[in-house]
Formats: sequence, structure tokens, C-alpha cells
Amino acid sequence: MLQALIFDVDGTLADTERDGHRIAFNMAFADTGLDWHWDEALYGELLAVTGGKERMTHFLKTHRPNEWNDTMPERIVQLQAKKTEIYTQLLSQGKIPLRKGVERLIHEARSAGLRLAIATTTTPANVTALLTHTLGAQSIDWFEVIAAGDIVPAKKPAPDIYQYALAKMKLRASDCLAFEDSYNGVQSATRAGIKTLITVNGYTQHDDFSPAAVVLSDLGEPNSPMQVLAGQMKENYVDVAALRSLHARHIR
Ligand code: XBP
Ligand code: MG
Repeated sequence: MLQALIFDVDGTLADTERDGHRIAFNMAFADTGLDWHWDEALYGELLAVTGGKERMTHFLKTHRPNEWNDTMPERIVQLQAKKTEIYTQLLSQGKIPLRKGVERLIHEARSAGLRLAIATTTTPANVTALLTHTLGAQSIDWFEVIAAGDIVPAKKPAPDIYQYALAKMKLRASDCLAFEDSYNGVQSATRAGIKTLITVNGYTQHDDFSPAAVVLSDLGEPNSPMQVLAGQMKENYVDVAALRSLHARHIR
């Protein structure tokens, strides 16, 4: 029986990467006097690595190997803190709205008594800032668990963050559905045993989503139908009834 919805954040709740995180990284680099600049194409390549600190390390080792030295790990931690300060500022200016259907589905799920959680590789402060500036500060309490960032040893595509959320909620994977946007995300949720609904975005539309239960353009709205890109869903938008029937079809 479907009991809980577990949401990824970046790319799923909101399209945060191109115009949010990427801009914040570049501003942090400039403020620190670094000549690093992640344009849209390069950032799309770097998104293969989840976690900002891991992403900066990957960038250095693959694009600026001669700049790597043993002070870098600490400098990257400081850069990440600076970037998070800038990113949460961007969110406070209302620059990044929730994706289509997200607010509606969250309210419907709460009214239907479904339990809610978040499983993300982003920094916890980024999650509370996004929720506060889109749904209001009280919405933080709507999610029983906000599993985020360094709370687990291995980030997505490892299953750790979803396993952490399931353990905290004392739920079986088969009681839940996960909402994701990327290859790393569907791998993480699937390895934790959770059936996954994908909503694609500009950066992830060509990812391999083969383990997903269904791949959609977005969650849709009554007056703005979604497109089903893979899998079966006869409804025009994702509501609780659609999720219950998807869950029943996929949970043996
Ligand atoms: C997306 C990520 C994060 C963000 C940047 O997380 O991989 O690293 O790109 O945030 P998810 P940080 O899709 O799991 O929500 O700089 O805080 O890592
Ligand atoms: Mg994501």
C-alpha cells in the first residue's frame, strides 16, 4: 500500500541547476579570485558528479590538474560554504520557482494522509531555503525526513540517502514512490528498492532512465497536461489517485 512519497530536490522540486547552483558556483569562484567559470555546457558535463564539493574536486582533477595541491580540499570546503551563502540568497529573491504540479501534488498528498520525505545530495541549508521561499517556512515540517548532503557517506547514485530516509521513517521501500530527475537519482532510488517516477529537465532529458516506473515531462496540471515519455500513465497530470495506481501496477 502506498504510504510515502520521497522527493529529490534539484531538478525535481525545482529547476535549480542552470540558473541557480551554476550561477552561485561562478559567483563564489569570482569572489574568491579564481578564474574558474562553469558555462552551461561544462556544468552539464560536471553534473555527472553529485555534491558540490565532489563536483569541484572532479573539475579540478579533470580540467585543472596542475592547480591541485594538498590545500585544495580545505579550500573547496570554504568555496562550498561561500557558494551556499550565495545560492540561498538567490533563492530568497524568489528566482527559482517550484516546477509545474509540485505544489499542487504536495498539498494533495498531505490531504490524502501520505507521508512526505526528501532525499537529496544538496546541502541541507539549500533545501530549507527552497522550501521557505516557495511554500513558506512551515512547509519544512511537512517532510518527516529531510535527508540531505553529507548526512550519508556516499552520495547518489549510491542508495545511501534513500536508505537513510527509509530507516528514519521505518518504512519498506515497497511502501514508497520516489520522484527524481536524473540518472544518478533513479540509480540511487532503484538501488534502495524504491519504484521511481521521473520528471526530466533540460540537463537530464537524455539520461538513461531504464529502471524508472514512468518518465514524464513534468507532473502536469489539470489545465496543462504532462507528456508521458516512457512507461504507462493514462492520466493527464499526476495526482494521488494516479500515484496509487502506478504504485499498485509496479509493486509485486
Ligand atoms: C543535486 C546535486 C547537488 C547540487 C549542488 O542534488 O547534485 O550537488 O547540484 O548542491 P539532488 P550542493 O538532485 O540530489 O537534489 O552544492 O549543495 O551539493
Ligand atoms: Mg536531482
